[in-house]
Amino acid sequence: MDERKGIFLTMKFETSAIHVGEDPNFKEGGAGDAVIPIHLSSTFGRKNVDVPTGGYEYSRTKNPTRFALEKKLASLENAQYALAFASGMAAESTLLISLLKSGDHIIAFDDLYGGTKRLFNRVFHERMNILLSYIDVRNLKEIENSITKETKMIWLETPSNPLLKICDIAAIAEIGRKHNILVVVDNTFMSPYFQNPLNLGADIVVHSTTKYLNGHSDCVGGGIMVNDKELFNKIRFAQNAVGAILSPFDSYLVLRGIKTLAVRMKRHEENALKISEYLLKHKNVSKVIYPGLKSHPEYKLAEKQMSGFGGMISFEINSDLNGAKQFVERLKYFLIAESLGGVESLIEIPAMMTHASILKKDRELIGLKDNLIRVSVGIEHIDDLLEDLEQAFSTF
Ligand code: P1T
Repeated sequence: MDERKGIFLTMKFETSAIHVGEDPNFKEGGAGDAVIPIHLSSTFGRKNVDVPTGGYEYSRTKNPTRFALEKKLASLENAQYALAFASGMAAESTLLISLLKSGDHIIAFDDLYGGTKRLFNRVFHERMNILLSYIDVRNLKEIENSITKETKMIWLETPSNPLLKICDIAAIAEIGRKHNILVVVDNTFMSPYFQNPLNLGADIVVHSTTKYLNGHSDCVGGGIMVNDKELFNKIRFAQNAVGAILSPFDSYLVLRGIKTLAVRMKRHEENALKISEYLLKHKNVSKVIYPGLKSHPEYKLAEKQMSGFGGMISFEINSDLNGAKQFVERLKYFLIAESLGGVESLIEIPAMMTHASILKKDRELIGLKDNLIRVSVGIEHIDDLLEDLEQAFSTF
């Protein structure tokens, strides 16, 4: 059996999140660690020239702490293989480098994290001639109509960032299979606890582990999960060749964060549902977007393909950009910051922050307005969060 295969696939999610990758090492000289050590060695010695004695040769190629994380990441997405990278963007870049060449075409969701669009447009399109079509992938006909003989990849985020639009992974995977096109899902917003795209037929899952997987806003990282061995070998080759790997210490932090993913996700969701209901009733709010609200246009699909609704909410304040700024600046517990998925609540204005790299006219085309506020609901006590929102609205 390939050593990167998830070996504990029969375990329940919470159990594998804790145990996979944590080998206590009872071999002679081993300490019986309950937690995988941080292996800082950049290189590994061998007793003779032909074979690396412990299976490791150089840390960029393979490192014991990162390898433990890769096993854990694979098990969470029910994947055969996983690879860990220095950031979500490093994972995305390595993926494109490993699978595409000049002239290839990507069909991408028109609502994506701003940094992903910047990477696609400014690096892969402008400098490497990768062709791009941004479309509303909720419309399956539009996908079919956009396919050319150069199309090699369909790139999805669902729910998307920041408008939380939801597309049908299984149906799009079916289109991908029919036309021999790889379907990639960035599963950062749901985390593997609430959604498993490979189970729905996607070929590749991408994560910014910076977010829910690490969960404590103290490490930037990324991951890729796949089932196909040939795909894995191509991406692993590029991981080593390009070298955008996650460090041993950061690998340890993500390993540690994952152990509490299930309990954190439940609380993120519980708080987000209460906050979205509060916002829905508020006179200073003109629109609330949360997949767990029946008013969400893809609520039925969300119920079908996700096992929970997550901790991200976007809403339009009944005001302009200045009003949005004033509101977020009055909050005490919600930190004004980019990123998401940490235990603490974060709030931001996408037009000024995470999606500022997208032209205003392009933002408007997809419905991203200046008065949109995005919230990453943390796991603080709900009463404190609601009280904070109320005091910020009351001075409005
Ligand atoms: O920041 P990094 O780890 O490189 O991950 C990039 C990334 C990829 N995919 C999605 C869906 C993301 O949301 C991100 C990063 N997003 C933010 C920093 C943000 O505030 O939305």
